[in-house]
Amino acid sequence: MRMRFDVLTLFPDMFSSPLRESILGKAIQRGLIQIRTINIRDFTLDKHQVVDDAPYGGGQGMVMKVEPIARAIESVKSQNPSARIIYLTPQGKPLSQDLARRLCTQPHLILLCGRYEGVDERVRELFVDEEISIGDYVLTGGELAAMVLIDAVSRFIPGVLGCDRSAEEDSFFNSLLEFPQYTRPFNFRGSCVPEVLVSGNHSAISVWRRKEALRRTSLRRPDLLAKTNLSEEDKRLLEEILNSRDHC
Ligand code: 4GX
Repeated sequence: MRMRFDVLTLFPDMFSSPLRESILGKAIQRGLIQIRTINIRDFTLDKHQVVDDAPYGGGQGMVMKVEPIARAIESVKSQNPSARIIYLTPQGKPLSQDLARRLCTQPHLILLCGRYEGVDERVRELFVDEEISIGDYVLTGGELAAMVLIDAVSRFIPGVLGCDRSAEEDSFFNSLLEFPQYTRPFNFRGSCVPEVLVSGNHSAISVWRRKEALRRTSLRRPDLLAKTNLSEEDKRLLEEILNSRDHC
């Protein structure tokens, strides 16, 4: 299952390094994912390659013009008419682990990155299949949001994380935050690794990790805990956490 991302942007250079390092870089090399950038400016027809204009009705800022975006989309779509077009915007559906998992089943996504005050509404009306937001804050453009989406979706493609690791095992899959991790040295400036982790007692380690995951989630993300199916053992551990002084 190979997945292709075509990114429509005014700043294609932004994509060169972040997606080509480390895990995604390897996934590209191994042919598991393909990421192509398309410069919207290349699809202008005028001498000055104008991509934006003042908003009708007046007001601050500039709006991205519909024609260059339409031509860029039609150029990509002519190679693959079934590709889905996603527009990154704070007004979109919030990106979540569930949404990322759903998107990884699409063989070809076209990601449209807006700058300035966004795109002419007719781009959305005529071309966009889905609008997605990476969170309730305002970026300077959709490029970083597109990279976040590519990263989160790519982790679900079999082989991207390596054979002994699956995205399904990660934190959000079981809707608890991760337990704390330690590596050597055992003692760093007087701060030591919890004894249980060096005990060699694997069942005690599992219980400790589950309890710390529950503790973290109850403290930091009670909203997630409320959605989790808790076992009887989980409920007992939570009771212990709430009844002890170390609930901090
Ligand atoms: N999650 N941005 C889009 C342009 C824009 C301006 C106004 C529509 C209306 C973002 C986010 C995000 C910044 C991308 C503004 N589009 N994208 N851009 N948060 O902040 O996805």
